[in-house]
Amino acid sequence: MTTQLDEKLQPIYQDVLNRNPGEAEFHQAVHEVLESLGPVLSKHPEFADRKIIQRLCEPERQIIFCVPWQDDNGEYQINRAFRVEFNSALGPYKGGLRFHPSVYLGIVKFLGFEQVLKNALTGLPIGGGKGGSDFDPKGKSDSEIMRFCQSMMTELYRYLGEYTDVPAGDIGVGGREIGYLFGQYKRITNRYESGVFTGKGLDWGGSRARKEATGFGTVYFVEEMLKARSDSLDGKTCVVSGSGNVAIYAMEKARDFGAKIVACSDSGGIVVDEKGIDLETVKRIKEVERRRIQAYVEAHPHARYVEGGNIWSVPCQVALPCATQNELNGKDAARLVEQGCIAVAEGANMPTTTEGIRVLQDAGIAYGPGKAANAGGVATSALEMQQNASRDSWTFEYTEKRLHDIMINIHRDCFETAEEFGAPGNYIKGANIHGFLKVGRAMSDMGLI
Ligand code: NDP
Ligand code: 2IT
Repeated sequence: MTTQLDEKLQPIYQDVLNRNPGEAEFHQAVHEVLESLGPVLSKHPEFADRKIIQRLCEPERQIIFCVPWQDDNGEYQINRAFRVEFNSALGPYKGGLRFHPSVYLGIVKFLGFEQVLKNALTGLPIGGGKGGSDFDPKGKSDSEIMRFCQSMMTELYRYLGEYTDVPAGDIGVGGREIGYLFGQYKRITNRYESGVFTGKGLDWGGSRARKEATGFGTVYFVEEMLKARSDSLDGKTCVVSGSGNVAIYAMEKARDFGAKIVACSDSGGIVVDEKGIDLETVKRIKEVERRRIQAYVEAHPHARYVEGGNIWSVPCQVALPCATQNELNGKDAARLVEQGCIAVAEGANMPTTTEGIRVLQDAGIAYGPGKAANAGGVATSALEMQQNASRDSWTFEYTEKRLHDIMINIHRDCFETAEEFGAPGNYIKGANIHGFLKVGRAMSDMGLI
């Protein structure tokens, strides 16, 4: 279910559909942004004259290539990889790489499009891009991961550079993969160009607090949303989907703020622990042993594992979708509201369906869209780039404080912009309009390039 677009925006959206057939996730992301932009065009007709929205919907460059590699049995394997360099008005293309069998051009484009506006919201000088491959890391040996990363970089390196395009991690790409990718880039180019990648190891140019940043930032955003309603996370029950990088550190920070996490998940099923999820166990299972979340109940027999369970069936006051796109639909949203949920913030990118968003907003609960709520990850990537550029390394406390300030500012900008454009409390409108105005002004200033 979608709402009507402003009359001037309908032909733009139709054009996006015609030019990008079969890319449902990209259509969804564009539609959600265009729904916010009607009042902006009335206020700023110059953006229409300069076709800023049309230009924003068309990636500046799209690279699709083959990644051949050999598995441990000596068999040849072929995957497809992508890098979509979406928009560079505010800085070099910046955004993660995703390894997941579901990756195709439509997913990379939705992520790249969101990234442009998200990166603008950080207030830091970064444009937007995204990449990835349909490579499935599950069940692969460490050597297979290394060979795949090296083969991918053998093609990708020519498009990267600290002033050009700076990748990082996303689903299926963490510190291990960044290491193999950076190592191959360094070998091929014969340059120790730290600023070409973020999410690096702490011994070789990585930033403290980057690993934690997305999850921590999402929770800082929730705390700000609740503060605006004279409330806080303290004492709230919280459910987090996923148990990867974003989910783990969202759970950690929510716990620090006094919340009790009662459930998390992976693509196999959900774990419910009424005593509160034990994070050290989750970290061991996911970060060290790389096993399924089902293993949680071995260490905590009182907890429940439900194979294929729906995480949103677990009652909570605060819900943090931190797994993947379209994981929370209209029915889930209605159930959350019925069971007393007061806030949803997206650690993942576009985890709530269009219908789900409508249900949450109609119920008047605090809803923080991904491009605002999960911007702490890429913001801290930009802080990593700053440290690399000055050949410096900051403390955890200082870096985390910068992250916290950035999230407070993003919340304030979204909140105030929503009010200014007549939609108080609507963080989607606030985020879309604030991000769009920044990128739009920069594109306008630079002329037709
Ligand atoms: P990880 O690979 O570390 O973790 C992903 C988690 O989500 C895993 O628990 C995974 O389960 C689950 N998951 C992934 N795909 C699906 C699926 N199709 N169905 C059900 N569960 C799924 O990734 P991240 O934590 O880095 O990313 C999570 C989300 O956050 C993504 O939407 C990403 O785009 C977004 N994000 C990430 C940032 C970062 O800095 N890493 C920054 C901003 C946003 P399983 O292991 O079983 O597949
Ligand atoms: O979706 C995202 O913002 C990320 N995966 C992080 C991107 C980055 O460059 O740190």
